[in-house]
Amino acid sequence: MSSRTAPRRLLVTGGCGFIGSNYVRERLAQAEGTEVLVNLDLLTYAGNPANLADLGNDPRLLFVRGDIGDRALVADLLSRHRIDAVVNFAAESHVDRSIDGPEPFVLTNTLGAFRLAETARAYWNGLGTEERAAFRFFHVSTDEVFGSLSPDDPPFRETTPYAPNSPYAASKAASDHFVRAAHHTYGLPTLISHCTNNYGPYQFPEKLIPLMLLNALDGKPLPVYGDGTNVRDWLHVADHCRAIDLILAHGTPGEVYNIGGLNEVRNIDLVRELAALLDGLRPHADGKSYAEQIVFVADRPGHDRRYAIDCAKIAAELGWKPRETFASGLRKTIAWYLENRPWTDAITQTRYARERLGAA
Ligand code: NAD
Ligand code: TDX
Repeated sequence: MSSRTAPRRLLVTGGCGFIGSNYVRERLAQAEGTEVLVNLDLLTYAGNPANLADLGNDPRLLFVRGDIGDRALVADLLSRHRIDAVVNFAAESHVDRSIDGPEPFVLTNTLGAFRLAETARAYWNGLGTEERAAFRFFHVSTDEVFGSLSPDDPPFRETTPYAPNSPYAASKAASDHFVRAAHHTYGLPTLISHCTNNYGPYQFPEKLIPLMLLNALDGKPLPVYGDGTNVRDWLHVADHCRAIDLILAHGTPGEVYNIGGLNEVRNIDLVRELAALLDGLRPHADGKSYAEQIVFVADRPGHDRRYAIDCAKIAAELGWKPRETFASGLRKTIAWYLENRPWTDAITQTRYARERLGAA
């Protein structure tokens, strides 16, 4: 592991989203190391300033509403705050929405990320020798760029060929290629990570775990796509954020790192487990199990069968492994949602949520 000084002046994009807000909180909670953290977020339907409300008084945190593709804005932020690392979380992140309408995914995930990298490159070009060497452009990608695994296939490695299947995955894959090219062609010190399905606090309730939790509590159906045997690997967001910081501090520019939770679970088993945990924590007055709310619905078009990540590289090179087991992480996550109903209520009462989530 290198002993370079970790970045201290960060531009974090998408910091009002699920993973970004967890990252901002973890990063600022570190006793030392962060002088400035500029959070650039467009506040799409998924961006929620309430995710960071508890950090409002931290003088190191600056929020700017804007688009990662806005070159003038990004250039100004980079130079004004003497940024030494960009961490790009900003994205359209929901696969179902990419199937309904792919264009916003191309605009933000591909064109936006490309422009962000280009603007960072122009800024980096103008830095002095030491600053150029220390600068990092971290691009948060996904395991979905590798496509779909059969039950007996080995997990995705960093060298697995790309085979994106959804418009979302295709838009992320394209941005990965541009980031890779920025390193290969121009020497921009880039880092790319591929992680599996994150879960934890502040996740927008269109994604599987919070959607099922809130539907269960509201007495609504729990819609399992297809036969429910699709497999996802679940990574607690705190473990993901820790991995990002390790890569940022000690990763090798131009390299790619896989991050996985080592928790492969079939969707139907996950939803049954969640129902059983809720039966214990919030039993229905009539004694019925939440599992009775499970319904099998039409499958997602092009639904990837299985994701799994081989994270031997980050374990060997940076000493990272997930700390959270799925049992402990799921319990904590359920507890967080039960304790934070005002946060979820504020989302489910928006017009967006009424349309998409079927909220009353
Ligand atoms: P999210 O949808 O919760 O948050 C995305 C954030 O980006 C929001 O705050 C939104 O307002 C902001 N944003 C969107 N377009 C923007 C733009 N053009 N300019 C600036 N800000 C913009 O997403 P998430 O789940 O936190 O995912 C974060 C990143 O991690 C994404 O790049 C996603 O592809 C990747 N990822 C997520 C998961 C997961 O399980 N959630 C897994 C693998 C990879
Ligand atoms: O209502 C549902 N019913 C259901 O069965 C929903 C919303 C999902 N599912 C299934 C589809 C998937 O097999 O659950 C699984 C997880 O679905 P999502 O939460 O939509 O996540 P996924 O499609 O796997 O993608 C996620 O992980 C990779 C993130 O949304 C992406 O941003 C990330 O890159």
